[in-house]
Amino acid sequence: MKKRHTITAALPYANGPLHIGHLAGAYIPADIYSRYLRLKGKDIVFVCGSDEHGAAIPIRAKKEGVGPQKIIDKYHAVIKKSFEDFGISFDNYSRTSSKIHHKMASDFFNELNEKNIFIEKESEQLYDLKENQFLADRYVEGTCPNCGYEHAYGDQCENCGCSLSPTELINPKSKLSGNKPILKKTKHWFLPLDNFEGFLNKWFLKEKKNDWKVNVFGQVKSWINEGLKPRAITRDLDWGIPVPIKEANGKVLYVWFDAPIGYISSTIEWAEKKQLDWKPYWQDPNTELVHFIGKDNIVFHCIIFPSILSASGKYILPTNVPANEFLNLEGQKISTSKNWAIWLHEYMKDFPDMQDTLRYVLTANAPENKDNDFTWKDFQAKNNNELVAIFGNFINRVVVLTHKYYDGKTPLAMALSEKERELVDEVYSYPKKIGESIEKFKFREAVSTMIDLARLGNKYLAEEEPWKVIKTDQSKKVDTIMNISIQICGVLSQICSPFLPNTSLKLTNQFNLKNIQWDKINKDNPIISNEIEKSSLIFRKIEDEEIVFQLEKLNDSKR
Ligand code: B3M
Ligand code: ZN
Repeated sequence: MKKRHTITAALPYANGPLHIGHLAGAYIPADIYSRYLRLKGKDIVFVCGSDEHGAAIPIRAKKEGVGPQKIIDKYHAVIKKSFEDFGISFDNYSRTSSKIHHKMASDFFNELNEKNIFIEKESEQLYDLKENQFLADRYVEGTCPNCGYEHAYGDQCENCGCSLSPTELINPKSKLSGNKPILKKTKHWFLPLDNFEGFLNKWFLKEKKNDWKVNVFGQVKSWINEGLKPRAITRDLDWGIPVPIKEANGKVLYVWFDAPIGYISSTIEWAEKKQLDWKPYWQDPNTELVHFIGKDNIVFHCIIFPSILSASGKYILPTNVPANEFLNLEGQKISTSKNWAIWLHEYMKDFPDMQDTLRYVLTANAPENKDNDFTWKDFQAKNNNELVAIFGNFINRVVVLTHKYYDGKTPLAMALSEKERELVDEVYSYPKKIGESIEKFKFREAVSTMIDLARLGNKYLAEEEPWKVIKTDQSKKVDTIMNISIQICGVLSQICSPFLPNTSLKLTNQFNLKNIQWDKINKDNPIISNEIEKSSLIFRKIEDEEIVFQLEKLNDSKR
């Protein structure tokens, strides 16, 4: 592991609220990873911010009948608040309309322009005669020449993930007027990705990437092998960061040129607040850079942004890009336009103080290697059968028994038997096991290992039956059983922290424990609490009515 870690999560477009697909794709895994590294005492920065440029914004503005500025102000606030309420532990949440970001993006453009990295070229681009506007990106839809998907955008097909130019679309149609666009000449600045094939071959194909996820590696490899084309990084639009040179008057930077630079701007903003130097986080080779994204963002993070960074020459390149696949909802694709989604701010209203349940379900069911489905029934089952019946139940039994037999004070263990020693060894091996899964970005495996420890605790109690032993002349044995059980609760209180931070806090309070550095959790340093509070249950059961209500709400609100 490197010395320092820069962790980024995809910048959400400030054109709508957050839904569970966003959480499962990028934010929960990024948050687990960041929390874990903090618990290891690592020097990390975890950044994000709102993506406020690109066609996504004016398109939404038109729909709501207001200007783009209103839209970004509104949704930036909504998104930021949802993240805070939900407890995603960003060190900084910025926005790409900030001054510092405009400066950073313009400086990048100027630097690369002065190095003659770009090609300036006049070409024919799609134009909507009725709207008097060039059509790029989300302003135009058509059939993907790569996979045949009929709703590919002008810059990308969200079905196969490939990057496109508007003129490559088959049967393009304006999203503004529905008309067939004409071709009109205009000048743009292009990033000649073909010139970066040598770099990508070396950095990506040779030096990497056996430790990358197969879905990410395979896709990037096939794009590089198929041959890359120059991509325009400027646009004829009136919303975006102005291209900072005179000849480009009236043009703006392509949103995917400026947005990833937003990670750097957000880091700078954070460093300024903390009075730190931001540069090591982006320029010191001893820093690990990890981008958490959804699969539709792979081409931008694995091909285009690394090419831009390498052209500058001063920056480190991503160590890993653990992109997730998509999460569906009740068997259908999550869709903002069809209002087929579970919105985070609504979840928080209906299930206040149940952030950890959603974190748990979305992690246990994460679309890590393939698309996955979220269903309300499964949400209820995972909560009731795993969090409540396994984890919560174990904690509750230990708390109740310790109060019953020892008035809430931990008894001392007697000399351990061979079997007990093995059990204790096993209990303290969990942090390492879970850490290894997290470091490989296998969050499903990690969270299921966490539950296994609670299972182990339940099994131990069921086998030892302290409630029977206490009534025999061997009753002293119960001291040891409860002492070990309390240690299991202690280890659980620590290892659940990256996944279930609120639960961890409740448990450490209830057991009067401190947070222990992840690597220092071992049997020579037993996690024993002297006094355990009675307090209420850590998880609550979800009733059938609540699920029926959610399903009705979802179906009724579908457009
Ligand atoms: N704004 C999110 C999306 O494609 C996009 C990510 C930018 S990350 C630099 O939905
Ligand atoms: Zn496609």
